[in-house]
Amino acid sequence: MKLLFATQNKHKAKELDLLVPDAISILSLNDIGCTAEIAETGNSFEENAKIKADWVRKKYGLDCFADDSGLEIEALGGAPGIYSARYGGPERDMEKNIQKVWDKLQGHSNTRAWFRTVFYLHLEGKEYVFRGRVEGSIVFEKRGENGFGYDPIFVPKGYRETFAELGDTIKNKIGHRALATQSLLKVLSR
Ligand code: ITT
Repeated sequence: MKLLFATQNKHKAKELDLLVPDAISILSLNDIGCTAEIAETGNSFEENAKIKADWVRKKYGLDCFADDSGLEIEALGGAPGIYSARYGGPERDMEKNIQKVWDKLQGHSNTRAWFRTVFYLHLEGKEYVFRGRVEGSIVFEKRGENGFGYDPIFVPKGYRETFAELGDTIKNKIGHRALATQSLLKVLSR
């Protein structure tokens, strides 16, 4: 089975590839030559995931799912949240995004944070929403080479290492995207 993942983020696509069984082949927007920027004008992960999935469904007439995700930090009232990709500016520079997190957290002792993912799926005329969340905390140095985005500064609850240090095996067991994928797979296997 082939399933279109409405993302241009190669890291998300790679994560999904490892999360689904071999019988399911994940195609990303890059694989079908779609480079259009889909405006994420929603006010929540749910709205943005639906916007992306609806846009691709309409343009290509294909079943697909989209992921909107991000980091939420308790002491920052849930920021960066839906602005995770562009928190430090429109250039989507992770160095700037992470620096802004550290700047905003100055003076806060509460470093509690979590990642959230929302998937929106179009399948055979039906629509589904799946969610995943992983709790953890922010550290004030970048540690590790794996993963992407905020992984080098996020330590999941119950561990001492960051997601970027822990690598695929752990992230794909306890991570937000792994949890949403489990729910997606249940529907795909019906
Ligand atoms: P698409 O919209 O094309 O899927 P994107 O990178 O723009 O790709 P989002 O709008 O969902 O995706 O932005 C999510 C941002 O949140 C992403 O760029 C990362 O900075 C961060 N993020 C999401 N999931 C993450 C993860 O598993 N680990 C680390 N950072 C993550």
